[in-house]
Amino acid sequence: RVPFNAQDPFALDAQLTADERLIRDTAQRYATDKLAPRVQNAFRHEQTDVAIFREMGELGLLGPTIPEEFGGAGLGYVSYGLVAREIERIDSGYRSMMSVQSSLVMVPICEFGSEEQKRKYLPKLASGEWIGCFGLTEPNHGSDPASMATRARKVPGGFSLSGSKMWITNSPIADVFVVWAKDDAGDIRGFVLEKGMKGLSAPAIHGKVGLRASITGEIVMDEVFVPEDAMLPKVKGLKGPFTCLNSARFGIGWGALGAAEACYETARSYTIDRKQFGRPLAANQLIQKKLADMITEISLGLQLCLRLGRLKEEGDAPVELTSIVKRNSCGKALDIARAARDMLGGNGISDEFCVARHLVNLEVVNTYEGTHDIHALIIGRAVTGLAAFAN
Ligand code: TGC
Ligand code: FAD
Repeated sequence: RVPFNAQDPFALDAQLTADERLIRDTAQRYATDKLAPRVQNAFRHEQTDVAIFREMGELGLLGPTIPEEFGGAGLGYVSYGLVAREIERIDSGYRSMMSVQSSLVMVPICEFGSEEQKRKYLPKLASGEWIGCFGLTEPNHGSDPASMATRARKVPGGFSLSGSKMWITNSPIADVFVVWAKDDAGDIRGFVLEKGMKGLSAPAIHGKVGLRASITGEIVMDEVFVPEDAMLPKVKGLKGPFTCLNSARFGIGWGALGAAEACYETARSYTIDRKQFGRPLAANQLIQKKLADMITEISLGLQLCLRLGRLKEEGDAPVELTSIVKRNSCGKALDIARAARDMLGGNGISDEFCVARHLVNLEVVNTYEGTHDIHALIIGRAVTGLAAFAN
């Protein structure tokens, strides 16, 4: 009979194209050789290595879906997902750095920017020479960005931006800030700000218990003047930020399962090696059930991600499918990380093993880009026709 493959039971690999396998292998080699050796120290000491952006850029891992003429790799969504999975297998913080740059900064400039904005920003973001961040969330408006308080007042020659953004990945090290603000008519518009503009600052937020390898900060804007051509001309309303989120949430769907796979593999090998009561832990039914649940959820989740990737590539995916995938992957990955942590006993608490780090990282991943429950409400609205979060 055909042997069972505990690493890839449903032969996901065989469902990929040669190009997809190539970028997956490139990301996997980079993650194993260059990210894995740094992660323990980075997480312990809350250190973000900015060199990572250039390294990823050199390998074509930043903005893989952006057209080649703007410095991207011109690949499909599945390739982007595969990169996210390999990077997050090491740490969600590294995937966060990559996906903010790729989906939340490069996508809006590519989709909604002028020709000049694309030519100015995209190649340098793709190479990692410039680092980007995305400011939507505010101290008083997280799940409900439509209520944002940041304003872009029309002034002679441009706009004056005032307000503050909270919990912004990459902001303290960013060169380029994609910021969402309401104009005088109350419409949400996107603006591209640059480090050094008068009135713009980005203090770091310290003391995070998860995602410590990825720096997070605020964006404070005190009457920051931007010229008219700093506005993204081709989009108005929440469709702007949500279009970026569709892409980033899809990547998180793959990425969270990469973290789950790392936890599963660690728990599997640990419980096969470790003996209690004179036999391997993995010989016990309770342990085997946990491993069986893990590989089942990972396999189901990955097939779902692949299906959504193909639908997105065909241009035919309702946005609610992304909510199903993001919510499912994060929730299941969290369950798997928790179970793995338990199966390693006391060692599960040590940062010598990856499981506790993945667990606290995944708590963040479950919250950002739309919380677990907000995605339930998006799905709930689609299946009932009733919006539970409407005023
Ligand atoms: P709603 O009435 O649903 O929609 C308003 C307008 O937006 C359009 N739209 C979308 N467009 C494209 N893609 C989507 N997914 C879209 N969803 C909605 C919609 O068609 C409408 O357009 P129009 O032209 O008719 O005006 O808006 P709402 O205010 O009722 O939405 C509620 C809700 C809960 C769905 C939404 O606010 C939401 O998703 N909240 C969660 C907020 C969130 O995800 N924030 C993420 C911040 S960024 C981040 O976390 C980055 S972490 C990065 C990292 O480190 O990896
Ligand atoms: P709230 O919206 O206050 O939600 C609190 C709780 O209430 C949640 O459980 C939520 O599900 C629940 N809730 C809210 N509304 C409802 C409702 N109607 N019904 C039922 N329950 C509800 N944002 C950016 O813009 N850019 C970034 O780069 C970025 N990076 C981040 C990095 C980190 C490390 C973190 C922690 C966050 C980041 N965020 C970023 C912000 C993130 O998107 C928000 O934290 C998230 O959207 C939730 O918003 P909130 O924290 O204000 O929580």
